[in-house]
Amino acid sequence: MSDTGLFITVEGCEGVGKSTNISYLESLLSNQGVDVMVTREPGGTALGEDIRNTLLAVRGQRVNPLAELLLIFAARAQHLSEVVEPALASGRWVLCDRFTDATYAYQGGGRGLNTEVIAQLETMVQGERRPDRTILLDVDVSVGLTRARGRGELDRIEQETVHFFERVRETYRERAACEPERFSVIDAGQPLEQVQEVLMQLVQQLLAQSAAGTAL
Ligand code: T5A
Repeated sequence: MSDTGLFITVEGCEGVGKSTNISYLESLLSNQGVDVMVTREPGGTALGEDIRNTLLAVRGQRVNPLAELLLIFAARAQHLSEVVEPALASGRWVLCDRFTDATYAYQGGGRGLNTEVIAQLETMVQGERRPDRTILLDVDVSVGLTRARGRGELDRIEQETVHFFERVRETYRERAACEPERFSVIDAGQPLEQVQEVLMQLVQQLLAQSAAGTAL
């Protein structure tokens, strides 16, 4: 087993099943004796959760896309230094509900911000830190939105148009196609039991690779 933990991120559009499947992954890994922590972005720290609440609040006021981007990276800087890096350094695995792929997808694809600006902030805030593995739960936008909207009130980002989320999904898929060794794309339109069967196989593979000390 390697002496630093694995950094695993879970991504996808609204309502794809990230929270549900992160809980499942956490229990699978814990049952295998892995010391794993679950966290999320934006959030994961007191400051980050304040920023999250600010970002998702519905105020009837347009939020400047660059202000949104900078707030997300401010939360990420705090999250990395306070939570993620110490956990990985101590050998814990970190399961993170969204990370910078979400920024490329939502602020880049969805809002149309320049990808170069996002890449510069990524380097500034993260240095060389990138996820070891990213699980992309992918489903038709309308299916995910129906699931998410079934829960009641919508936050500011959930109120975006279907076209916005189509661009988000497309950006995620493009990124996964560009980095197939990092991304595991799972069809989240399948029944939950089938999604979790795929996750179980993925966990077995990660454990075997980690134990062998081979690249992920
Ligand atoms: N954001 C975030 C940015 O814009 N930029 C960034 O850089 C970052 C990091 C965060 C928001 O911030 C934005 C994106 C987001 O809008 P969030 O809570 O992380 O918000 O994201 P949400 O997508 O809003 O999370 P949700 O809680 O809505 O969705 P989940 O977690 O994907 O879905 P989950 O697990 O709650 O499941 C939804 C429902 O579907 C069912 C579940 O039981 C549940 O009822 N379900 C299934 N049903 C049938 N078949 C399956 N396979 C199912 N899987 C789940």
